[in-house]
Amino acid sequence: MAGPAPTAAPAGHGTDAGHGSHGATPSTGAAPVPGGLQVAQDGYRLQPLTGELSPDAAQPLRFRVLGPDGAPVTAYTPTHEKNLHLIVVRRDLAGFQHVHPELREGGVWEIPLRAAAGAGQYRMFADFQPAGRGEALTLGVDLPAPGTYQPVPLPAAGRTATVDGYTVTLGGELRPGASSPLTLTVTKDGKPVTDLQPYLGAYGHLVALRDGDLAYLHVHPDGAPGDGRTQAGPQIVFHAEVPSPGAYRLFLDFQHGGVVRTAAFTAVAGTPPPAPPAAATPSASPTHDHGAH
Ligand SMILES: [Cu+2]
Repeated sequence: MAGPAPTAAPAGHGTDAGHGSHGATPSTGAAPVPGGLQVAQDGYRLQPLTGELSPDAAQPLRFRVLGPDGAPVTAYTPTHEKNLHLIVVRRDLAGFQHVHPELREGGVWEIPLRAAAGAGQYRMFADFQPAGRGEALTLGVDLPAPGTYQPVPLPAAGRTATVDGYTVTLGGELRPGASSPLTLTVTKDGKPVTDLQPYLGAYGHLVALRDGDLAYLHVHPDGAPGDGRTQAGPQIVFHAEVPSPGAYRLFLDFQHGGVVRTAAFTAVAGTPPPAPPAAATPSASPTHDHGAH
């Protein structure tokens, strides 16, 4: 599956400009592997120290990053004002969280966390830049939350999302294999929000995950607070790079009134893959009365 353009650089949301392929694996002639699909890359390994998540209450989640020498990484270069960005989401793309753990003794990261969507298999992504390394890296690992898993179907593609009384509208198109601008417009009670607050050095942070394998894709904001041209809403502009046609789940974090909120969208890039044959789709309720007997 050769991407149409070798310039796609899916990776962490770490550094802004100047790095062509951070987090992705370059290889000759082929499109780079998206970030977040591997537990180990370039000698670094993401090692959970907590065996499972609790769907009931926040429990300490601990992990560390091991370096090429096998020792825990203790020195990081901040990206977007943080040494490490942690994304946790259930494998059906429900219960998204973007949080920032504390770095403890011995390179151990820790944060209290609940499996927000309830029981099921979760994916955690660590997006970070080890000190001395020129580019950021996103590693991923699965963690279970024990209990009865009730999967949620991927929400239909849509242009609007609501959260806590805010409506966010998605403008633009995802284009496979190319960077494409996305404009997210925030309104509240029908009025444009023009006093968004900077959060981690931007008016919004966008994470894109590919439906099917949760590849973690590079999205970076266009402009920054205080650069003399970037307005504090209602529009937030990003450049997204997705590697293939199909569905993606987009998660926008934005801050207003001192609270960070997340608006989520499903967006489809290019011509989606053909739907599976009907027989492969489990029917919602068995029918007993069709046809002759
Ligand atoms: Cu972050």
